[in-house]
Amino acid sequence: MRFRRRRAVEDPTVRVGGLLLRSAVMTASGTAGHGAELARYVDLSRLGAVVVKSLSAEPWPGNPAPRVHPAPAGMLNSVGLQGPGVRAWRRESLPELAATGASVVVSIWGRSVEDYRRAAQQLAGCDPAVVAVEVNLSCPNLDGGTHLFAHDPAVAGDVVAEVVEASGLPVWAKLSPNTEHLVAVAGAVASRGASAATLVNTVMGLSIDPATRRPVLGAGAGGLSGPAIRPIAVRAVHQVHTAHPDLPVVGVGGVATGEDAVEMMLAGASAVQVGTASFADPRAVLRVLEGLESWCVRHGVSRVGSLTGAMLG
Ligand code: RRO
Repeated sequence: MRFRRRRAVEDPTVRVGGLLLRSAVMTASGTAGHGAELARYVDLSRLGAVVVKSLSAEPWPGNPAPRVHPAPAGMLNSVGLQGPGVRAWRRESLPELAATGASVVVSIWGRSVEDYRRAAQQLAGCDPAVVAVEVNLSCPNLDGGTHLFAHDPAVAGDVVAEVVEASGLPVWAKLSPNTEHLVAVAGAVASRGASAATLVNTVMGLSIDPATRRPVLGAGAGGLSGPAIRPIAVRAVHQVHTAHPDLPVVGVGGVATGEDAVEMMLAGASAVQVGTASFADPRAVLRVLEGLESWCVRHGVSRVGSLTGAMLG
């Protein structure tokens, strides 16, 4: 029997602002560990980037268990930003991750503008594998989701401006779908130097166990992710891309197949992240990448980047 070689797409690269990524698909923060955890399943050097779980200037223990719970077509989480802190991560996780040949995007978080500045400063002189910082302004699991930076255009802009100055790296702002001010927040972060907006973080949710009458998650409420939120993410990407066509968007939310990635790009995303799907299948991110590229081949699309914003109507 003869096997036919899979035809490769002519140009798999995409641009996110000034940054050229080798492919359009990357991991989503919080779903691929802090380092090279997925390397035994996926050649990480084929991905657009590996986005690591959010790190703060100091170690942080996270929320009480249970931290995850199944939801219809998705899951609810309240991990609570557990992490070793930027300095320990640089020592203990980054070398192994960089050795895989992956491009790395570091997600950072803080409770104040000053916290973000310190975390960004700790990235100075990092391994050149680190190509960008994703500023997490939208975790729903901090202080009960009451103080999201991404719900306030002015404060979100202030954080981004600090991180741009302190890190010297391209800065992506990860925004929240849980606000009517999304377009204004995206405009604010763009005007303060963000190279891209990552859309969207999880949707605030709550599950209650009727038997105990208590929330199923240790911290109470949580963030909903997975296919359940894909139309919300696609809507947000389209809304921001339409309002701010010069601000690159990285689309995330329920992407589990190559066609889902195509949809996200047609809505306006320059690149796509795969998150919750990786919990069910650690090879999901590569499956999505290969699905996207073979879709392009089948449909006569020679440049993956040409899908961005190419929705009709
Ligand atoms: O750690 C978390 O609980 C968490 C984070 Br940092 C985030 O950005 N989004 C989310 O759903 N969970």
